[in-house]
Amino acid sequence: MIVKDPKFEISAVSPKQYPKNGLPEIVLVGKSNVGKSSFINTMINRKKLARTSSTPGKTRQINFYNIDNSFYFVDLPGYGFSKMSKKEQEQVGKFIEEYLVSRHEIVLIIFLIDIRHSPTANDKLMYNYIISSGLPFIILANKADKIAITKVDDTVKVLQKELNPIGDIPTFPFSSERKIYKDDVWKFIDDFLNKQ
Ligand SMILES: Nc1nc2c(ncn2[C@@H]2O[C@H](COP(=O)(O)OP(=O)(O)OP(=O)(O)O)[C@@H](O)[C@H]2O)c(=O)[nH]1
Ligand SMILES: [Mg+2]
Repeated sequence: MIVKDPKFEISAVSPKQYPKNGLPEIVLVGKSNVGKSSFINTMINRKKLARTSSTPGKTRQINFYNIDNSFYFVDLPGYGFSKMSKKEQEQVGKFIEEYLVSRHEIVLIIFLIDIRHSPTANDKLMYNYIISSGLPFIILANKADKIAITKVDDTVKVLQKELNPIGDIPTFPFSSERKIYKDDVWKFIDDFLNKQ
């Protein structure tokens, strides 16, 4: 897809603020700091449309990015950021759950994990939650630039096996630094949206 005019639309903290135009939503899920907001910027070739930070816990609300009026990328806060106050963690958890449970517009979940580490306990909880939701999803092993390029494919296979031993969930490497992986993910998204 060639994205022409992506727009930030709204930061929502409650369902009544979600967009009402019925466009399909592709949602980014993963632990704090794994690169969800950066993923959106990379895919749409914008440096700063989605706010990113080297400090975990940057995204605290549900941000909707309208991609050429054809779908939304929905950027969720990350989980597992222990420096957030307990109250804030609970509130963020509530935003995430409320959105994932109630939002019929979700067509695809993009689940990001860090290519350098085994999935965390929270990643496994989230994986099981997504499976039980029955929503289509893909796994991205992000920050692939942090390991040798020759090790990427094998590492992705190992991580996929750990989360998804049956091997039925499409799993790709990704990197917002090393942009070579972007085309395969766009191809998946384009094909996926065309089948809707
Ligand atoms: N090396 C490398 N760094 C990355 C990559 N993607 C994101 N980062 C960096 O990781 C940090 C966190 O990125 P964000 O995109 O803000 O992460 P997030 O998942 O949105 O984090 P929260 O909003 O806290 O949930 C930033 O310093 C990014 O520059 C990547 O592919 N490679
Ligand atoms: Mg973010």
